[in-house]
Amino acid sequence: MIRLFQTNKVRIQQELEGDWDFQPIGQEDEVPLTYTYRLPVPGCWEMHPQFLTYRGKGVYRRVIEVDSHTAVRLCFKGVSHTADVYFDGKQVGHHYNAYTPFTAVIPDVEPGRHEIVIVVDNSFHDSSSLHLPNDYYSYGGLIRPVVMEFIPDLYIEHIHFKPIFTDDGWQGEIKVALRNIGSEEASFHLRAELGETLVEWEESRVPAGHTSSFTLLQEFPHVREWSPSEPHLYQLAVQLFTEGGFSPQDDLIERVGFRTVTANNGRIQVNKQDVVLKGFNRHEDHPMTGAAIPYQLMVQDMELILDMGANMVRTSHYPNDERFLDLCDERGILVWEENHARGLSLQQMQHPHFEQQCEDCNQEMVVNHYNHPSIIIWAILNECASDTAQGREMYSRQLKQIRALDPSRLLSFASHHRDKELCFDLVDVVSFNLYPLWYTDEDPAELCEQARRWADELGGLGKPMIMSEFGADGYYGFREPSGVKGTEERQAEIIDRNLAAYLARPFISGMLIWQFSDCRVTEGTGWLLTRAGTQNSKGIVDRYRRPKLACQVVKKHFNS
Ligand code: ADA
Repeated sequence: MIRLFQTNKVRIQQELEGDWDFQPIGQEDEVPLTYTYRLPVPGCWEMHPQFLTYRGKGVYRRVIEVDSHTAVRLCFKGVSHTADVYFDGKQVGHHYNAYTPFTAVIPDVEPGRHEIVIVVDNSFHDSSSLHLPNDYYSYGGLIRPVVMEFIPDLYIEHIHFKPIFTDDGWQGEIKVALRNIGSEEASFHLRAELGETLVEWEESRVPAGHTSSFTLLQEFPHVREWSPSEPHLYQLAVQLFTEGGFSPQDDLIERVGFRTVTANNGRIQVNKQDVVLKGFNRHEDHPMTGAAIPYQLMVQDMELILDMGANMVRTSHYPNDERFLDLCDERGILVWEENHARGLSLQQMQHPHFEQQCEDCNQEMVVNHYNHPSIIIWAILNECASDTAQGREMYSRQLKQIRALDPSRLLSFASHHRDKELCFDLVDVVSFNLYPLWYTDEDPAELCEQARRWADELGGLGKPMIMSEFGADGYYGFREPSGVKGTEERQAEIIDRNLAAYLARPFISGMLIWQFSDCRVTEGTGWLLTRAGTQNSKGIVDRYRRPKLACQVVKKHFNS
């Protein structure tokens, strides 16, 4: 399953799911001659008994059939974490970062059988600035769907839809990016359909070898708003006709919603109504599937999240699978989506590839997830060096990059620097990761009042504030009347006191529990050794989604 809706009716698409040939090659560079294993795609190799903790390169291979001369576009929704893509032995793509999609286009493919080979690497190699030993697990493999598409020389690369509310009602900005991989300039016209509205663009041209965007502003008088309680969605179908043609050569269907997001009077508004964000930080992790969570288990997470009364998920600490974002759109769950980075020191941010790898991740996150009405906040660089002058420059550059790509959403980052924070003036929403009663003995009520004062003094005056992380370890099944740290009882009590404090304070616009479910972490040394069982155990449900005592506490507060 690629998405929760059909994205094409004209363009032929085939999901390359199922078994692929697989061979581990350690740190070798040679593509293997023989393949010993078969692994499912999507999937993580850690689910195979031979590769439970394998870190290195693994090669996936699959043969595909093409009926007639065409161009092929391969879409990889997520490869963890470095991919080199070969088509009939020739390299056609390279990508770093497990959590963002990328494509490889192969023009002029002849009819017949062709071989796709992907060299995947999940080792913490020198060129990797974001995938490091960390408080989550960098799995190996083709962890999200792979799709093969047959495209004409001029094709639709993406569509961006921006809802705009005016005194006269709803409008929408439709921007279509077209790519011409042919050797001649191409003339075309476009037609878009949304609900009862049909719009056409003037005939235009894209030069050979170029990607060009075509934008149109359209009124949508009779549409229904998207909101958390009534998440109305519309299909936006765009068709491409080449000069003089009556049947479409290509198409792309997106799913969009009409809603606004603002930050005024120290609060966050969706459709001009103040919202209090109540939810979870969630890692894409499951003991049976690793990061390759299948749809049924995504739905299970969603049902648990809704059952506890939450209205927001933070995609800590990386962009999520599009199918989960589709589910959030459908169920009315608001999303804080963030780029991929957790807890990097200034020295780690000075890695020669850090800025480029972040820029790529930001670009791929925003461009690919632009149309999800559920996403209301873009965020960057969880707990990195925003307390230093050089760190601030990098935060500033990345926030500007995202703002330029999408000025319609709020920006934030989660800080643990307390009174040393230097970047609150750069964002729309100030967010604190603080762990009162767990890492410190502070009282949550006093600490959040103090955090508000820090925010006000450090550039966040008048801005909405979110408690973006708080929580406590709770080892599933460890129950004891003593309620010592690590028991389910103590975790429940800590969550109870945090939520009671935050819900009672109108200056707090959101609270996101660390975390939804326990997650696997990298086996390591140093502070990672404090992660008993090689997992972060602050989940409200355990890795198998079995509820801990804290579950009832969350339910009580979020539904109050
Ligand atoms: C941090 C971090 C999380 C997690 C958490 C914890 O705030 O952002 O990824 O590591 O602490 O459990 O300590």
